[in-house]
Amino acid sequence: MIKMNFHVMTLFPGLIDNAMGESITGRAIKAGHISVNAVNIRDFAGNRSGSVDDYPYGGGAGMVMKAEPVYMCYKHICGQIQERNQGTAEGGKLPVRVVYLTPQGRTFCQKLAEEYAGEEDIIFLCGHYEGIDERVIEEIVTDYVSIGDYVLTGGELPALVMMDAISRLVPGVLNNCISAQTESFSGSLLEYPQYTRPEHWRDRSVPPVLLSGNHRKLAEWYREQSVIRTALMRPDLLENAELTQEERKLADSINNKKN
Ligand code: 6GU
Repeated sequence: MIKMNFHVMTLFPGLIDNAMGESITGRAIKAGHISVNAVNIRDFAGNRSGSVDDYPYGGGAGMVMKAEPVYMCYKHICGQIQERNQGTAEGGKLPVRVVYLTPQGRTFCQKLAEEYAGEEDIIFLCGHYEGIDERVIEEIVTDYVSIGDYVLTGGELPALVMMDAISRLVPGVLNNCISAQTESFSGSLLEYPQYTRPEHWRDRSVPPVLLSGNHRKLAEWYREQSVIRTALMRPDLLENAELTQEERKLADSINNKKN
């Protein structure tokens, strides 16, 4: 069985464990499809007060996370991975990618999630305060990733966003292997609308084609709805979408009407 092992260097391990322990990711942990190893950087402070931050050289507002606790935390995780791989045939993929969550990184996307889903281990580094001493970042980080153009207080929520997106691509995490593929963004089109019972709700009825039982018609309708929806909501995605001539005409007619 394929298993993805997430390791998170953080000052708030509870935030990681609690979020990942719920819903689909929680079930995936119990089933052994993924593992989550949230390690508290504070445990590597190396002093009684447990301080992991200090004033920035050169002055300025806020505090900076010290290099050594982050480095010791990283070494601890490397040791855990090495120990787990003792005696196994493949010995794990090395070097393990270390992802630093920062607004300065490349923007996370479905393609990047697919790339990370092929790894056996991923280490996330979550910063807090005004940042982390640059020297330890240079020493251990391989990837710089942001989840969008806005500023958050720390890297934990971005790490959770990435782990959620990656987890659902790990074989066995979703019930049906089709749904990860059909959904929005795979194939650059948004998902078609969904309906469940009752057939009539507050003057609104389920599109009759969905009740027809005609599989060819259904497939055509799903595809058409995806094209319409993408043209209306995210026309930028259509540039990379593979459309038939007919679908391209449909998309263009919708966008011409809008402008
Ligand atoms: Cl990865 N970190 C922080 N602090 N803010 C962000 C972000 C990351 N991505 C978007 N905003």
